[in-house]
Amino acid sequence: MTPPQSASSVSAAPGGAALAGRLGELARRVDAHLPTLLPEASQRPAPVHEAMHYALTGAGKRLRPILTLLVADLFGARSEKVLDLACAVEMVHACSLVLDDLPAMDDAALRRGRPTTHRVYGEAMALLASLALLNRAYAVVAESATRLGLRRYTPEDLVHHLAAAIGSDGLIGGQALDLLATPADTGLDVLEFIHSHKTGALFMAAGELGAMAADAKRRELEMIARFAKNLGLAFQISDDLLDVLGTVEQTGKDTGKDRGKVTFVRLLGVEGAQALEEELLRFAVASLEPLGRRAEPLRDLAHFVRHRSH
Ligand code: GRG
Repeated sequence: MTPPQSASSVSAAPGGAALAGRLGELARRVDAHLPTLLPEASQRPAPVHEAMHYALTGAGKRLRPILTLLVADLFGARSEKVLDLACAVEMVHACSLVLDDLPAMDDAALRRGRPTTHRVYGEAMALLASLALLNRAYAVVAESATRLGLRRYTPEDLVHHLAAAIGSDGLIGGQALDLLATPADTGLDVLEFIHSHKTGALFMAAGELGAMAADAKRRELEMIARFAKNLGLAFQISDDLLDVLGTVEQTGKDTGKDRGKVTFVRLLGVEGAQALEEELLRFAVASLEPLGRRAEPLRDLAHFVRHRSH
């Protein structure tokens, strides 16, 4: 099977070549840095460490750490410490994918163009590796926030922000409601609630951590949060659309997995879901207006989501 494209290979979208360059460069920085933040795969207990590397370094798009890096850059922070922070966000994402793929959840066979972590390492090791990634993410955030020595935010602020995004009021809560949702009791408002938690919360945290890492003002932080929240929800809608319209080769995961589930496409149809995605991306981009041309890379990211094929 053809491996899924990485962010560096997107070119189908109008203006995609320029976008591919910038996103691709950041994705490669993240890719190179991720394994350096983990214990060696051969270190005891090797199955856990191998599974951590496997889950973290598969061919993902790295959109969440890219968002952290772009936001930090926008407010003037570009150091290695910010890259650590961005990679911690990707660790949380990888943790959530491993859990999401487990038989007790989506029971997925394929992720990022290859067998899911539990299919390779078994459920017990996958579960432990995923928790170890989450644990490592918190440690990396605490360490990098301390080393950043920020004026407006304490390391605790950054750790709390991430913890809140993941908790029962964030990803975990959204995932729980998603698993419990039935077509009979799930309208558009409930579905929006589910996905602004399950998916949107980590996009928000990614953007906010980037802003905090650059000591951005509270007002700027709120602006970024609004952008990232709408971007995240739009991204989820594009994920629902790809489940119906995309191929296994494009997405690197089983398509049609959402059949029987409540999704934006099920509630609104393909065209309705596309229209809502566009509207959310318009909201996202509108919240950047006060930042002027400086926010162009974030507009490019919204453009990528709009036109993504993987
Ligand atoms: C404890 C972190 C944690 C989570 C527990 C399992 C769970 C709660 C939440 C699941 C969250 C989840 C997997 C949401 C789906 C979001 C989504 C659209 C994922 C696909 O993201 P892409 O396309 O994937 O960015 P790549 O492979 O490119 O990184």
